Amino acid sequence: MTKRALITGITGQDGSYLAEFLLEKGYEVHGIKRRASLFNTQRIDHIFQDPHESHARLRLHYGDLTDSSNLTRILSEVRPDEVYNLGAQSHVAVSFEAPEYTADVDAMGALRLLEAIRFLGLEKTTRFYQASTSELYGKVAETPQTETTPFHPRSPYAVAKMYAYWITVNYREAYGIYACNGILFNHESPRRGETFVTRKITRGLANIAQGLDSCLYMGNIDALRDWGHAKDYVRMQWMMLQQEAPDDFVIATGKQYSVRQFIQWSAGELGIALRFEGDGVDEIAVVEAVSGDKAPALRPGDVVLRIDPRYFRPAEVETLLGDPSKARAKLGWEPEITAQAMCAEMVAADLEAARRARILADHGYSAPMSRED
Ligand code: NDP
Ligand code: GDR
Repeated sequence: MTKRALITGITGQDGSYLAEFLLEKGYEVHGIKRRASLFNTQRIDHIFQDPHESHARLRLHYGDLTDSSNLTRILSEVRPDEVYNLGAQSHVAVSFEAPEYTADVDAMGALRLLEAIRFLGLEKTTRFYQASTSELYGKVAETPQTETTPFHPRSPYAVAKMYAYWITVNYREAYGIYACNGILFNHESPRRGETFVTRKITRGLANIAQGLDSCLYMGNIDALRDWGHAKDYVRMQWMMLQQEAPDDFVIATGKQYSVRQFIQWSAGELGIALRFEGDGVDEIAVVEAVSGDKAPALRPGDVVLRIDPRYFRPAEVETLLGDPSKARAKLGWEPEITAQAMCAEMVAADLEAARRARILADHGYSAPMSRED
């Protein structure tokens, strides 16, 4: 029997890798996408299957996590074996600007799905994965963080995700639903949204190297994170739903680096030697030397990075470091891609895009570059 999965957030970073992974495993994959005024399926266009073909195994449904009747209808039509709730307003800084919306999508969205499962009598047949997050630990009570470390969320996003975490546990305990939380630490890839810190750095520096931009404005570059690769992490999301009994797992690499280190790695990939000068909001990064042919627009002495307090958060999560021992012991999971290798992959992809944009610009075809931050 072909297994059926339903993915909320299929158009996002993780959703796209998970859809690929499940299609390769032979699943019929259903995804919920939001109606937008522009196409929003770029991350999954390469796996598109024509719905007119009767054998299509990838199907998209219009929907939204704020709309329970829509979610209930889709669940009743698809009757999935597995639901992966990856949809979210996932940007921590944005959650301070839109706290109520973030709660509606990230907290209530999880409840709406679980209630739909219960309402439709799918408790014994549909397994549920909740995209929980290391942001739950916030102001950390111990290092490294494990499944038993107390939570202290530090943003409207994290507080909303805390509700989703507990409602998932509650529906497991109250109704016997096979429901799991993956407490995932930061994971990135060339498909990472452009405004998260890693991608902002790799894309920003690649554009500067090619003369498409001049300076990168950053917030707290001393923040410490445990960064993994999204490909490794979606494999784990599936593994969690294949166990005999549902459980919650920390997914992390167990290694920690600063944003500053990630900037240095990215610059290094472009042949740029950087020197940080100054302190606090006056800190800058200056080009010391350039080697190779990846950064033709730069000269020693150029300032390529400045601090902009606009990117400081009202409450910051300074440090996160996960301990994935439980996932390793119970599921045999090991991350395969290191943070530095992932950085190299992201820079290579962004450099290729920047070089293409440079060629177009040089021939008078430059399109306006999106610089949303
Ligand atoms: P992205 O921001 O890349 O993707 C989020 C997805 O959710 C997109 O498909 C987006 O649609 C969709 N979405 C947003 N709002 C709604 C809504 N109201 N209704 C339905 N769908 C919606 O996130 P990631 O792929 O990086 O993360 C996946 C999940 O994992 C998220 O829940 C995130 O909070 C969580 N997480 C992520 C971590 C990470 O480091 N990446 C770590 C821990 C947890 P659209 O494309 O239209 O915007
Ligand atoms: P995070 O990721 O908040 O950890 O949430 P993000 O990449 O946005 O920030 C990481 C750290 O970098 C600091 N920082 C900046 N961040 C951004 N976005 N832009 C900047 O200019 C900047 N300068 C410094 C931040 O202050 C922070 O400390 C991500 C999301 O994917 C969540 O959905 C997920 O739950 C967590 O990871 C785990």
